[in-house]
Amino acid sequence: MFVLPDLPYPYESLEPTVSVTTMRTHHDKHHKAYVDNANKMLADAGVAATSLEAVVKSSRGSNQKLFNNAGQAWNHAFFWESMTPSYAAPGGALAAAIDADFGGVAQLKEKFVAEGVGHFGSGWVWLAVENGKLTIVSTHDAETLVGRDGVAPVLLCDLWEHAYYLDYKNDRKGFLEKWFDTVANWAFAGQQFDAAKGQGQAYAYPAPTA
Ligand code: MN3
Repeated sequence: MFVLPDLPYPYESLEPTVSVTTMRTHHDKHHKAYVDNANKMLADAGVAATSLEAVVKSSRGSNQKLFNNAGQAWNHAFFWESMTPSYAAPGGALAAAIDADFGGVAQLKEKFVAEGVGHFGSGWVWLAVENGKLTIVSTHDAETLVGRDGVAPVLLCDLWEHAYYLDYKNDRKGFLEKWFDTVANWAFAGQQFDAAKGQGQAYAYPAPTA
């Protein structure tokens, strides 16, 4: 059984960028449903999973329903970690790479927001390391960077309407700009970047309970 990870901060702590109402619905209803569905499908199939990452990789292209739920369970857990109530600008090796690969945080923001705004329908916008360089990509629906060869996720924002509609209505751009400027977790992103470069451990979803 996979657990629904607790938020790494209080529900109300991302206000006013993300309201407590959005966080409660998003975590306790949406994310919980993906975890519950994945657990049920695995139980019905008699599968004892070793990790959520393994479930994502093995279901990709072969079991779309399981992939959708496992991918969404993973992406949401990574998304909660990608936010913080204690905003601090990028530092360390990540900051140097942002300068080298984008020309600075302002240019990165412009590309990140444009990718998210230009993404049609539901999905995710990612900062990632690909072939040693930072890049911005978006994925559709439950698609995830987990299991993609040569690509490591660094920071993630949810583009599904349930992530912002209560607070921003249809203004996805407004949500992304405020998100980037006020709650993006650059300390977490820095850890993921370092892990992609061989320093420390990348984020992993909590191991399943017996
Ligand atoms: Mn969501």
